[in-house]
Amino acid sequence: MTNRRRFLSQSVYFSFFASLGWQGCTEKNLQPKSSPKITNPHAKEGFPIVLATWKNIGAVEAAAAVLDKKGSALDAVEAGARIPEADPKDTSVGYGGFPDRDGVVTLDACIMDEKGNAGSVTYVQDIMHPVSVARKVMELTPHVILSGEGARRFAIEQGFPVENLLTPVAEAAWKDWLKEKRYKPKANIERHDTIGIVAIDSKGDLSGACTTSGMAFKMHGRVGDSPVIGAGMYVDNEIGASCATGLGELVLKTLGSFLIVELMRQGHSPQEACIEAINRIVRKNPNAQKDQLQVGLLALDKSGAHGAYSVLPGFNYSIYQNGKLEVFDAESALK
Ligand code: SD4
Repeated sequence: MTNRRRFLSQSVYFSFFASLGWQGCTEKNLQPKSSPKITNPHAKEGFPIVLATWKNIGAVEAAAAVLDKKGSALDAVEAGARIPEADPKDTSVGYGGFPDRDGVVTLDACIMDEKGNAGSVTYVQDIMHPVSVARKVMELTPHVILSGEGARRFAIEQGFPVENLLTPVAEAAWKDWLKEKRYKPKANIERHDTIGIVAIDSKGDLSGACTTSGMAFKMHGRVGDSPVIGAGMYVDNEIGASCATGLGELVLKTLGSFLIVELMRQGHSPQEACIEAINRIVRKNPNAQKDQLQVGLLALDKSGAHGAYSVLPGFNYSIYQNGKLEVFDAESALK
């Protein structure tokens, strides 16, 4: 019985490593291990840290302001995500987000704390701050995800105002799109500012959030990767955190953020983990370049090291560390 159990657990580990595409797994690798403690004697010097997709300066500043006052990573990522949600100029998040192909703005968001608690809302309408609703789902309900009308009703019960999120600019863009009705998401061309944001506070605790209006002019009812725990964002306080942006369908099919955290658990650096997760997408999508399929991934480990990688050039990210906010272009698998 014990042997059978050991065999089964080894088979699970073997399939996991095999699925990572790693060659030459040794017997040693197959043994279940407890999570390694990542130690870096200089780590705390870099804390607190905020890492976010794209040039989301205002969001990172808002998150950093919370952390600099010794606030929690959870409060920081929520405060950060709320900035693009309220910005009408940001056409891929919250208020001002481009609608679906029926002209309806539908929002997706999630949040996760250092204890592994998670909350999410999908396909929610008329509520400007889905990230805060996701936090309420996490803190006040026995559930992880509320969707559509149920999420909207819950938000209203919690005192969130009902607002028209379709700005004149977004409506005009939709009417323009209706002339041709061509649904073909293009990398880095629509203004991609979907925010995935992860942070470490001064105590060394990690949290993350992700919020978006999804792909512009998507099918009505479509939900992307952003609100799916493990796809658009994932946090494991023992190991690190990860978040994603780009074509959500590709992230969903590889559970990009969870994969990255698990790769880091196996000892890979955040950069190596991002590269492997992106390469997985590239291997499965030989037409990625021709079809301009973009995904960008970020990783932050418990020691404060980070990684970033994308399928195509053009993905950038913002980081606040050692009191300094910088924006970097990520390396990409395809040139
Ligand atoms: C989605 N991943 O709904 C989101 C879109 C995105 O920058 O990240 N845009 O597929």
